[in-house]
Amino acid sequence: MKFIHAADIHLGCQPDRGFPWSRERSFDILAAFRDLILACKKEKPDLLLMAGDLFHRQPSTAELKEADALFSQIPEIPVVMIAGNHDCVRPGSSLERFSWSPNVTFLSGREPAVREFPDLGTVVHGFSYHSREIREPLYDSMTAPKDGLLHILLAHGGDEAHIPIDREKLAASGFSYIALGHLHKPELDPAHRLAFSGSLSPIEMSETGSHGYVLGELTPDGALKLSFVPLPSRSYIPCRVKVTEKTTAQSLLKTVSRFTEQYGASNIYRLTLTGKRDPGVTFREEELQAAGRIISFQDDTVPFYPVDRLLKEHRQDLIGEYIRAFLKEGSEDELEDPVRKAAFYYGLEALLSNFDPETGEVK
Ligand SMILES: [Mn+2]
Repeated sequence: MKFIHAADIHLGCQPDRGFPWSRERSFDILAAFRDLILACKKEKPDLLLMAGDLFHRQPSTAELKEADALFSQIPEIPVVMIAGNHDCVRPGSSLERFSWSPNVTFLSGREPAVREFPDLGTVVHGFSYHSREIREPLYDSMTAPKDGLLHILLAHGGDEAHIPIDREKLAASGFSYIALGHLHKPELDPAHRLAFSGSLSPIEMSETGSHGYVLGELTPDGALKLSFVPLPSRSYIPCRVKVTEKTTAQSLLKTVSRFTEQYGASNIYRLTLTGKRDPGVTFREEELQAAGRIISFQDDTVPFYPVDRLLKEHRQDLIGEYIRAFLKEGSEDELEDPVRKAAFYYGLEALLSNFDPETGEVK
């Protein structure tokens, strides 16, 4: 029995709000859903398991129709799904009333329910969220009957406010496979017979790395094979650049441009600068946007000062005394505490810019 397991598509989400490429990103999410349906056409799994948060928020009837239209393109593949915390079933909502295509089973109740597939010798268990949070570890006490059939649990959660899970208990529950949603980082854990498929495509900048779905196979005796299939989607990529005292705003722009060209102009970058910069140079996020889609910018650089030389030149004055007060051994490596480090450079900069070489005094 072959299955595809996906979760957390978050249709209707608009990532990177406020950035010029944000609108495109909402199309990316729909494109990933289309790619999943294409993968089903190609792989022809016996089941498509959807482990919650198909929608980012309460879906409108139009959004429900759009999702259902995609499922209806694979009429021969049964789809079983549950609602997660984001698309939890509200009384009287469009989601509660919607009637899905014949191949789709929505386990919409708050109590565990099953859908049996006699041809596949398989039973899928699951229930839906009816509130944004469920703090009870409801899955830990669920067990699969020992009836010779394959039992799959469709589940959503895994953190404190969303059905915390105990992997050992799940592993001992008798389920042949537990298809999890909610955590957006994919993780296969065949030893505990479970997997988080992760979000189908990344929906915010913390979701770096590959995204996609789980392709799995269960033999009638319960042997489980799992693999992760990444989808070609736009990624969030960390870009760390180490500057030197020779780096200028222009040369940095070139370096970052080369990086974004190499890793793809359509991807989105989280830029962090480290190293020592010329004290007279500032790196501005607005200027670096010309290098590509920079969603975050962190400047951890410190100004470069030739401390050895300064100590020699200013042996007799306030500047030398100031440096010695911070650096007992005369090395910047002593500045471990970031606040102390920042204080040292701010102070040094202020002293140097007010130093009068004529008189050897600080004005
Ligand atoms: Mn969720």
